[in-house]
Amino acid sequence: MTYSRTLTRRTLLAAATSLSAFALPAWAQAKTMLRISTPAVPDAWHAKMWTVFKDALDKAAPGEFDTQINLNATLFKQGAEPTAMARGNLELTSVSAADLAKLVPEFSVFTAGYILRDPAHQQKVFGGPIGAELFKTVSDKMGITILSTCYLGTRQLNLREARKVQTPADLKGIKLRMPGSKDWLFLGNALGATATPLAFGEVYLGLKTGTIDGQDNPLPSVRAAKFYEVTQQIVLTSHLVDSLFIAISNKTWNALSSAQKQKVSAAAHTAAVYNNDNTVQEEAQLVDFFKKQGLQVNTPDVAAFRKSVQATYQASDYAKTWPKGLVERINATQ
Ligand code: KDO
Repeated sequence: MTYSRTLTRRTLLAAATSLSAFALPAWAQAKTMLRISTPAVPDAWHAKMWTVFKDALDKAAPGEFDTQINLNATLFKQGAEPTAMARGNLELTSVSAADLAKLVPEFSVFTAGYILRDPAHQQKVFGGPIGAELFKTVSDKMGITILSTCYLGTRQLNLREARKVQTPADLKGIKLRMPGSKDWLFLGNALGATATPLAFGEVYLGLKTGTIDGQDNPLPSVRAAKFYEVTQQIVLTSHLVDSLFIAISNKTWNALSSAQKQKVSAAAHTAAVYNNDNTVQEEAQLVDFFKKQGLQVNTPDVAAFRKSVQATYQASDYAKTWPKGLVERINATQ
C-alpha cells in the first residue's frame, strides 16, 4: 500500500516535471474567461443567442473558454458595459448604437429615426464598407472589436392607455420612457412625446404604476419583457430599425491566437444569425399575438412621423456630426 502510494506520487511527480518542460496541453491551460453582460431578459432572442454563442464556442474550442452569461443587467447596468470593458472588468456584450455614439459621434446617425429601411438594409450597411469604417473607429477610440450585427427589431410605440395617434402632434405631453442617454431622449422628443430616461429593467413597473405613459421597443422585446401585460396599445410608427453589436474588448481579442479569433468570430456570427432569423420571424407574428392579448394595434400616418423626425434631426447638431455624404451612402446601400 505504502509502496504503491509512493510509486504513484513519484510517477506523478515525474510526469509533472516532464510536462513543465514543454508548453502545457490545451486541457491544462487556463481557460480564457469571457464574461458577458446584457440587460436582456432571458426570453429575448438577444439573450438566448448568448447560449448559442457559448455552445458554438465550446464545440469549436473544447475547454479553451469559460463563457459566463449574465442577463437582466445583473453584472453591469445598462449602458455601463463599454466602460466596464475598457477597465478590463468585462469581455463581451451587445452594444447599442447610442452607446457607441457616446465616443464615436458619427455613429449617432444610427440612433436617428427612419435611417435604416429594414433588417436586410441593416445587414448590408454594417456588413459593407460603412460598417468596416465605423467599426475601425470604434476599435481605435473605444478599445472594442465589433464581431457581428444583431437585429433587435424595429422600434414601435407602446402606450399604457389607448389614444388616437396619427401624427407626432398626437403624442404631445406623453411621458415616453426612453433608455437613459441623450441620443435616445432626442429620438423620443423628435417623435413628439416628452422623453424621460429609465433603465430597461424598470420599465414594466413604470408602466404598471403609471410613472410613465409609454415606452418604445421592438415587438419581440415587448413580448419577452411582458410589457403587453401593462399596456393597452401599440402604435406601429416603425421609427428605428434597431441594432445591437456583439463586441469584445480589444484586450481580450488581441490576446487570442488567430485560430481562437476565428472560432470566437464564427460563434458570434452563429449567435447573430440565430437572433436575427428568430427576431424577423417572430416580429411578423406578433401583431396577432398582441391583439389576442386585448391590445389595440394601430398604424399611424408613418409618412408624417418620418417627415417630422427627419426634419428634426436635420435641423439639429446631430446632422453636423455626421460625415458628409454618410446618409446618402446609407440610402444608396442596396
Ligand atoms: C431599451 O432599453 O429599450 C433597449 O431596447 C435598448 C437596447 O439598446 C438594449 O439595451 C435593450 O433595451 C436591452 O437589451 C433589453 O432588451
